[in-house]
Amino acid sequence: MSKLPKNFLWGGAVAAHQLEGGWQAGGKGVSVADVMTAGANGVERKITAGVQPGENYPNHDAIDFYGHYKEDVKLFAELGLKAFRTSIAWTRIFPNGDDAEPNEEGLQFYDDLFDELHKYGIEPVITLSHFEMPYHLVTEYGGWRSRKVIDFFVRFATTVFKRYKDKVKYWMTFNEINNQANYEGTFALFTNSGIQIKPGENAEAVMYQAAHYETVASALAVQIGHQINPDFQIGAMIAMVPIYPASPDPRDVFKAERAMQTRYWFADVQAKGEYPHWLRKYQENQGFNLDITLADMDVLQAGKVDYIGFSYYMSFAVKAQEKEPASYKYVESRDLVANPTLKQSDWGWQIDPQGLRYAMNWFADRYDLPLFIVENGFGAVDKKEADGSVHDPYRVDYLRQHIEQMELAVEEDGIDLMGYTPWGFIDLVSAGTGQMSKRYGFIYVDKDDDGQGTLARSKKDSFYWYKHVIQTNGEDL
Ligand code: P53
Repeated sequence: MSKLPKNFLWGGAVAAHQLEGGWQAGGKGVSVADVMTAGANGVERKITAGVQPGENYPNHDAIDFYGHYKEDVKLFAELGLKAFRTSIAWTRIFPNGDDAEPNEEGLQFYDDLFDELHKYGIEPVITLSHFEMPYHLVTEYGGWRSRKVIDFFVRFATTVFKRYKDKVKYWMTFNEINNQANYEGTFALFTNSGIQIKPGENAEAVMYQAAHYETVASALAVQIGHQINPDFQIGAMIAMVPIYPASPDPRDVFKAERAMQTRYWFADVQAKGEYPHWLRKYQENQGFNLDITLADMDVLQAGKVDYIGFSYYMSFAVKAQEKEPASYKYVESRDLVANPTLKQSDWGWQIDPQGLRYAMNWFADRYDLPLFIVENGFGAVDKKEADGSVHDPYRVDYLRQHIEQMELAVEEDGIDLMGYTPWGFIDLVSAGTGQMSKRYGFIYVDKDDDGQGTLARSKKDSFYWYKHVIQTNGEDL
């Protein structure tokens, strides 16, 4: 009995800015990740005005994958990976974002990396924009507030599609494009869209405008990519956090429905090529004056994604307010409540393996497209023993329970699943906190939150476990 298809893409996922380092190497420009300081558990990262002396910017050096990629890829091959998901740092290719010509040294780096992967039969899976847009586009254009950024993104996408058309088949456009549904706070709008809200601005309207330009840019990239190589598979990438009603009270149920609509309309636009009716009405009722043209609608329709890539870490629950407005507007920073049936990680992420099966069914019913789980994992503090080993049964438990649910969704529910690439399978810099100590890896990297360490790589217990999972195609967990 084989549960998963033979060509199932067992892999691992990372993002350029979280592991490469080399922030100024090979002509690279400054990205939004380069102006974010280290935070801590419960302490937000600061966004500074450019790179300031005396601050700790963990992404500048990260784990120096830029300098170690050959030995690292060798380890990935030993782990048995069939796929490696990373991103192309936009600033290695277009250091300022609006440059007329690409930077050859940056292009060559990814040529070398992809060659190295293919040497071991590892398929690259590439995100175009993963929280690392050029900082120059922020200071000169206000980030994705500006329609001009569509052209810069399309230039970047076209350049790398052409360059790597015979080396990369699987692509995604914008990482977790829907994080910014939480437009309050500074993190999501800055990492998704290079936007910092100015006094007097309506953050929600700004978000809807930026996200619109991004979906248009994504649809253009999908069209262009398919022209360059019809075999390309170009996906969306959605941060899937299912939102349950806190009770069977119909008001809570409708609140959860509105919350799901608010977090996932991005996928509607990318997969169906059109806006859901509720959202256009809501935008109109709110009086947002958005630049959404009829020509844009044609672009969206002509650039639908081939698959739904998504991350899955946790689920949320919502409760209706005492008095809801007619819109039942969902405000993520206000409306969430703890789910008493679930345990949390040390970072307060509610652990919900069954929610993965729920999410897969939800996506499949809604879009009828293949799915690709491109992130899943457990951030935890690890203890390295004197002999160099790391015993991390908590990580194995988390992953085992999620893979079980993933396999049920395939076997019992008939879901078409392309692959599974657990997040941060080599320790790297946390996106949310900038910590090294929030570790996801099967491969330990010797570096601490202050940037100290030898950068030596070693195998945790989970390394041997995941290797066996891949070897048995998920039969023996
Ligand atoms: P960190 C929030 C909620 C779900 C996923 O996150 C998220 C975030 C942002 O923090 O991000 C994704 O490092 C993202 C990765 C990130 C990973 O999840 O905060 O695509 O870049 O590292 C884990 O623990």
